Amino acid sequence: MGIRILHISDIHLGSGQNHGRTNPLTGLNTRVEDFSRALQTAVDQALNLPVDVVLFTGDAFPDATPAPWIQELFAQQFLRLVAAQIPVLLLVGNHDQHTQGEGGASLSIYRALQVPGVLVGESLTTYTLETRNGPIQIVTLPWITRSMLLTKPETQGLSMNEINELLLTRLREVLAGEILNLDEHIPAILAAHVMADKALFGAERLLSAGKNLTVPLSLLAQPCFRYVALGHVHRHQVLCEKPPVVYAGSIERVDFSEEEEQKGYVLIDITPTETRFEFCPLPTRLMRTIRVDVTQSADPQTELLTRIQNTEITEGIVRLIYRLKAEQLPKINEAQIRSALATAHSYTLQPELVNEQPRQRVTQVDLSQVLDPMTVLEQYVRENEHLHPLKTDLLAAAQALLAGVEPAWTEATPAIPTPETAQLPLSF
Ligand SMILES: [Mn+2]
Repeated sequence: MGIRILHISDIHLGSGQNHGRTNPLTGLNTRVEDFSRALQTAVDQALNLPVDVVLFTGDAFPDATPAPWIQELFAQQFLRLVAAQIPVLLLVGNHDQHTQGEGGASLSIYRALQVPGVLVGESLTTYTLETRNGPIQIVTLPWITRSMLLTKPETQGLSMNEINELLLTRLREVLAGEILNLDEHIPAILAAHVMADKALFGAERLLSAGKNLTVPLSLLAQPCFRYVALGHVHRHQVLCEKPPVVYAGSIERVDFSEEEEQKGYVLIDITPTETRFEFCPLPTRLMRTIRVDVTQSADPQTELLTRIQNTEITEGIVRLIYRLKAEQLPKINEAQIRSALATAHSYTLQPELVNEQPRQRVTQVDLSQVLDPMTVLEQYVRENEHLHPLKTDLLAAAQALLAGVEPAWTEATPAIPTPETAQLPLSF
């Protein structure tokens, strides 16, 4: 006997519509239908098992003011849970908030309507839910904004880093207060929409570095919690086993940075003696990048067509990125490439013309300073925008190297992105 939970996150219903087209049968964008179907499949599962609670850990839509028809598709699925008397938590993520102001803009309608069995998690607090299989305590930690925990005068004159430090101190205190008030005879879980500091992802981390608050894993993985349900990072991952600290991940691929990721939700069983959890994949639409460099090819057209033929693209969302020289352009038959891609659901062609002329040097280093490697490095970082977020780390590491000390890189230190990956869209 135990409590069974379905943990789903980052639904982002309505995003990626540029990759879809209008379904003539429904009049709806096919990408919205994909996301909606994934959500429906998860809700079907919640009803069939059935589960005792559904935790949604934030980011319902791409922004806080979704179109009414998108709102409706979302509501239809959650109301099926309400009808089956399965309690639901809707936690507020960053995409659910207005950039100005407080509260969960796109989810507050559920609070206003007082939909029975639906909790809107828009502050750091604790709820005790009655389920078919007994009570459970849920500590809710929505996306943290400055105004949630700090007043204006407290942050006056502070740098971004100092404000984040202060936010973490305050968060630690408030969370400790919630934990102190937990009933130790009732299982407790934490539901949080945060960037945790051990999370793995690509260029996104870098883009948000410094701007947003990163919460240390130790603050989340507290032994009083039987499970920590995380939202925000789209790649499903388990950050800690005891207690389980888990990003459910997004339910569909929001953009090409997620093309290799499996999507789904997490099922959790909390028994008196243990917590078991399992990732359950959802069917998703294929997304595929075909990247070809034909600059050295005598027959670039055939090379492109061969690559397309050797790639699984049926009903997928495809982008063909190919590098070629200007003089190769007459050898490319674009209509033929388009027809080779016709079995895809949608596709884009992204030719990259390689400039044959020698690159102009733009670096302006004063020759009198050239002997100082730190100056040169600093100059280099300044002129390469994609390295800006790493500036402090890079300079510190270089300084350490020069001083003959092992630099303090950790496994969490992100890889240096190429300018290309640094331009990936930020999709959390
Ligand atoms: Mn988010």
